[in-house]
Order: sequence, then structure tokens, then C-alpha cells
Amino acid sequence: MSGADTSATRTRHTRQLTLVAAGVCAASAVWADPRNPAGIDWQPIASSLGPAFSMARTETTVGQFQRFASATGLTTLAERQGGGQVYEAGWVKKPGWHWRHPFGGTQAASPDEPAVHVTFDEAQAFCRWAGGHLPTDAQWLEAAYTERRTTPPAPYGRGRTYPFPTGDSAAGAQCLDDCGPAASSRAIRHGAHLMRGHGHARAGSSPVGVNGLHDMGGNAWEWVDEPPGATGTAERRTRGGSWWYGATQMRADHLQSKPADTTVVYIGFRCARQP
Ligand SMILES: [Ca+2]
Repeated sequence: MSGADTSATRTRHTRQLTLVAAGVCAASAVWADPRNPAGIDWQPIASSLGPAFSMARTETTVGQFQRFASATGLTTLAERQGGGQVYEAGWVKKPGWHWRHPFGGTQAASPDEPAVHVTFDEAQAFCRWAGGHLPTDAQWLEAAYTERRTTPPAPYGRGRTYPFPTGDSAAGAQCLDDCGPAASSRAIRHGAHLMRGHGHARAGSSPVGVNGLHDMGGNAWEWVDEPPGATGTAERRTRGGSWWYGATQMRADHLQSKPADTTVVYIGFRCARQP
């Protein structure tokens, strides 16, 4: 019995040392809450459509994804293929553009930037490691547009469904200039020449929206599990628009999808979990 305990202790200690050696600054968080190894800030959503669930209050960040990559040894498809893509006069592969360097160059992404250039399967794997799953389309829509908090702060009203994740208008979101001038000043300058848009902002730096969530409209476009349970490279839906788009793409009736192995500078994700 004591031998088993000693072995378990040694195994746990070895893993802690491995995490520390790998530069996992949040190792304490990993061990403090094994149900939430990524340290996600979860927002409960009291859904009227089905079981309650929680949604990450921000897009998955580079810091959170770093914990996952360190723990699993993941090298993403965009890294293995030498870079992800952006749309210019057509799809263009950008050497060196991936989640660690979203716009290439030598400036590494900050821990609070959204993790982008991530495939659907990589996003789903992160969410399962983090204790949840990619949201279903129904969960994403419920969380984005219908206010479910018991006493939401003004201007939000309990039970109201809004046209945008930011409420009655798209103002304040990280999108093209029809979301307002802050999208330019808020964007993180990586020095890359962009043919369109200003680039992404730090996750959670734009004003809070419906259900207390940030950036459900704009910033990084978000993978959702639609069609649910599909496998392979079948197209999956993306929700909420991005910094590359205007307000129209933030609406619930705007449907877009991409092959699951797409790696793009303006596609990221967030996770949901039960409850
Ligand atoms: Ca977003």
C-alpha cells in the first residue's frame, strides 16, 4: 500500500516538474482545479432550450492554448504546414503565421490574445482537455443573443433576444469600422500588412455583451460543433463574425462554414461545458 502511494506521489511530482520545466506558469492552477486545467472563466447560461450549460466568457487565449500544447505536446497543423491562411485576392498561405505568431514576424502573441490558426479538431481537443467541448450551434446562439442572467446590468434585460451579441447594435465589437473607431485603436499591432481590417484585440478587451460574454460578436470567428459530431474534414460552422468582417456577419442568420482543417488568422474558438 505504501509502495503504491510512493509511486503515485513520485509520478505526480515528476509531472509537476515536467510542467515547470516546460514553462507552464499556470501549473498551480492545473493542480488547484483539475476540472479547469486551462483556467477558463466560465459563465453559467440558464438555457430555456435544454440543460443549463456554461460558456467561456472569452475566446480561448494564447495563454490557455499554451498550457494545452505544453501538456499534450501538440504541434498544430498550421505550424506543421509552415503557416496558416488569410483571404486577400484569394486564400493566401502566410509563412510563419500560426497561433504563437498569428501575424508572422518576430513578435510573439501575448498570452491574452485569441488563439487563432487552429483547426476544428484542435479546438475540440483543447475543449475536451479543458473539461468541456466546443459549443453546439444551439448553445452558441442561446449564449450570444438571449440574455439569461437573473439580474443583468443595463442595458440588458432578462429574457430579451438581441440582434447582436453586443445587444441592439454592433457598436463596440472588434469588427470593421461599422462597429466604431475603437476597433482600430484596440487592435494589436504585429507589424503585418493587412489588406483588410485592423487585426484582433486582446480577448476580453472589448465591452462585455449579452450574458456577460466578450467578443461573441467580432474579434475571432468561432468554430461551433455544427453539424454535431461530424468527423473528418467536413465543413463546420463558424459564428459571430470577426475583425475581418462588418456587423452583418455577427447576426444569428448569417451562416458560414469552413472545412474542418482550415487554419485562418481570423478563426478561433471558445468552449462550453455542462453545466
Ligand atoms: Ca468572437
